Amino acid sequence: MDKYVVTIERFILEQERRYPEATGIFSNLLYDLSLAAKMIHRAVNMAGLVEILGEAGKRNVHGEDVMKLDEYANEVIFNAMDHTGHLCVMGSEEVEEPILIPEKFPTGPYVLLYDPLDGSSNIAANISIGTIFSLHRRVTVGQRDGTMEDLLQPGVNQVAAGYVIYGSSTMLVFSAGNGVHGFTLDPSIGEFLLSHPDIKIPVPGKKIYSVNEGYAAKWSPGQRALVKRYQENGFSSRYVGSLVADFHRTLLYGGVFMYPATADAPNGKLRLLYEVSPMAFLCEQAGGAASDGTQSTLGFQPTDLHERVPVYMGTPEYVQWAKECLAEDAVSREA
Ligand code: P6P
Repeated sequence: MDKYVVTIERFILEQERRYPEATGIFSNLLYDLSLAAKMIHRAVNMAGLVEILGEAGKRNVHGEDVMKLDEYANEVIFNAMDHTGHLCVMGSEEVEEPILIPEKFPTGPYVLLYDPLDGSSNIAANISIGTIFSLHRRVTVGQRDGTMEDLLQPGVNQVAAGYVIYGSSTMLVFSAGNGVHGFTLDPSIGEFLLSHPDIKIPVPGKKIYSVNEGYAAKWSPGQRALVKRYQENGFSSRYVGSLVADFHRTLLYGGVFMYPATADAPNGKLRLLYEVSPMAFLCEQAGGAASDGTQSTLGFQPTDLHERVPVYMGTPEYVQWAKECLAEDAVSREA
């Protein structure tokens, strides 16, 4: 066996020894999530074989209903997590209402929010997509089931967050509040192995700005001024259109990822609870900054399970430029 093979399980156990307050529950939850990730990895990698496996929404040669990948991913995560006895309620991008734990299973002190397969519209083009998750402690007491109140917590309350990126390799990146760590799946042994310990956003990092410039005509003057400032300072533009891919590059290379407000979408597109909050948690754990253009998104008190928020994440200096440029919008609105 290779000398320094650290599996995700071994890493979490070592972390728990270092942080006695961490209970074994968290290691169980992360193990269950990593199992779901392996199953989604397999399905995503087979997605190109539509001819053989059949097309989503239709029956395949075996007479089985072929699920859309994001529906499949949602089912896989629910089935991996619903019986653990560690959760009291779940929230999914794919499900309008809170997901209660089936009566036949016990509930526990944690809350899981997740986007089972973000960017799934890109799968047909073989572009990297991902699963995003966010873990809170329940805040309600005295009843079996968790409630919307347990789900609608600010990002600062997260006990852990992470994502899985299904790309040239499948990586699980997470933080439990003690740094950000990346594990790469070795499909030959079916294990996530520690490959990126203690990830820090490089400073100054690469000069990359990442935004969908197709919406430029609908940006505020401040947003337009911000992109112009990046361009005048020698930045390159990179935009995949898959949050996990754009965020992962920003985490490892530096730069800034933006999904700003537009005239048509004043709150942007990305969801606060299971997209922005987990990514913002990771970003700040890695020494980066995450804001809605004015303040850290981790302090926002959600009022709806699927609410959206504009977001700027990455190298702190470059995120600060957003604050400076967008402040001009506020000034001109008041004028
Ligand atoms: P646009 C994918 O559909 C997604 O939800 C995120 O993964 C991605 O960052 C964003 O939408 C891309 O949106 O409007 O640029 O196509």
